[in-house]
Amino acid sequence: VKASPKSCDIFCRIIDNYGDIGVCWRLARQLAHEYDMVIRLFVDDLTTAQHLIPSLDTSQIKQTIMEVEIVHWQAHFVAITPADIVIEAFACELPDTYLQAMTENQPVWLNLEYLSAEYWVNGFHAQTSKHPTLPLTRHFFFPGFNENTGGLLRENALIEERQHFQNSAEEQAKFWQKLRIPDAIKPKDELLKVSLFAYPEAPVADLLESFKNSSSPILCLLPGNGLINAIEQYLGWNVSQNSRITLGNMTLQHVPFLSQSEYDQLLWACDLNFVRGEDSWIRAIWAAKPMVWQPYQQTEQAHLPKLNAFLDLYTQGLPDASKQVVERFYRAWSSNHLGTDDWQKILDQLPTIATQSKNFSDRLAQQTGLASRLVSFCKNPTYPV
Ligand code: TRH
Repeated sequence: VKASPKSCDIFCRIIDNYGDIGVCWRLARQLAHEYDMVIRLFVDDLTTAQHLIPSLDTSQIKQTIMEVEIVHWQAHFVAITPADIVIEAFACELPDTYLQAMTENQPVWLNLEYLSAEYWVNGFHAQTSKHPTLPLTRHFFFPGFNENTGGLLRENALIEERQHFQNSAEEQAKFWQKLRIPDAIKPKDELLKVSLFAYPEAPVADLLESFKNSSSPILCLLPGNGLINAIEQYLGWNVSQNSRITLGNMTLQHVPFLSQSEYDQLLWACDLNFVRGEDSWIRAIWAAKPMVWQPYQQTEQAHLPKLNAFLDLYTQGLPDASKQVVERFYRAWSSNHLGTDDWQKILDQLPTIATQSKNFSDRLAQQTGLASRLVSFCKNPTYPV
């Protein structure tokens, strides 16, 4: 067993969207705050990273924010001494000079993989592979939903903070005031609040049409700009920052891209959350509210087994009627066409789905989180976690 690791280098290459940096930035902060580790986060694209780290100065090669040293990862990589743990996020390929330096101090080298609820993850988590030419071993660290995987990212105080927020009308009122949407404080039977974060290929027009014709009033909150084109095309409405429009029973409200902690609060405060990719997916689980997850679309429909594996977990134990409604809605949302009554059916089942989502979240929150498993693994990488 090794001594507790004191430092960690995280390498993050931003492929597209915000998930890669979203996960890395969250993990970096957690290891710094909760494990007192010295963290360097190497990021190749500071402009995209700035969405998630608003105070980031994109002209700086190095800067420290929230106890994390953020380093602009450029093509020419000057050799440095590697930290005790090296995290290569999502197989982003470490610089050659850095790999060479790793042969000297032999850190624990982890490849942090993408999250999936699929069964095969249990067998692949914590497997190793030897570097083809250098004396180095890489460990594959798979996040996941059970004890045989690397777990889910969750800050130690998160559930307590969420419970406090969800039990406090005052905190919620303050939050909506800050977003300049004071009427959102209304109870859900008067105004159902839905947050909508999805890939543009989602059937957004079908959904908004259903909201418009919904049997009760809906406030649909649209954080960020990813869906604006789809919405403008459908509604012919020019979406400007913080603007809103009411059509039938739907009020559509634009919200600027929020900080990660404000986005958490949005998820906590809404009655249903549409999320996507990886990090918002996990955050919606911790919100303990009904959710619709859209996986990142892959070629040859490779995202569909991922979707089904999650659905199996999320709907486990639900009465058949609700289970079918949830499954149908998820599959329709991810195959880009909603039926006319799909939304109304979800609405009818919402109380049951809400109880299910709360229990699902509570059950998962009883497991240890990813950061804790990662640190234990690094102390003893020869044994499964
Ligand atoms: O942006 P994404 O689609 O990221 C995806 C996934 O990670 C996917 O698996 C990967 O292959 C692809 O990137 C490259 O969705 P995700 O993972 O939910 O990341 C969004 C991040 O943005 C998350 O950390 C939450 C954060 N966020 C905010 O902080 N504020 C906001 O207002 C919103 C809407 C999101």
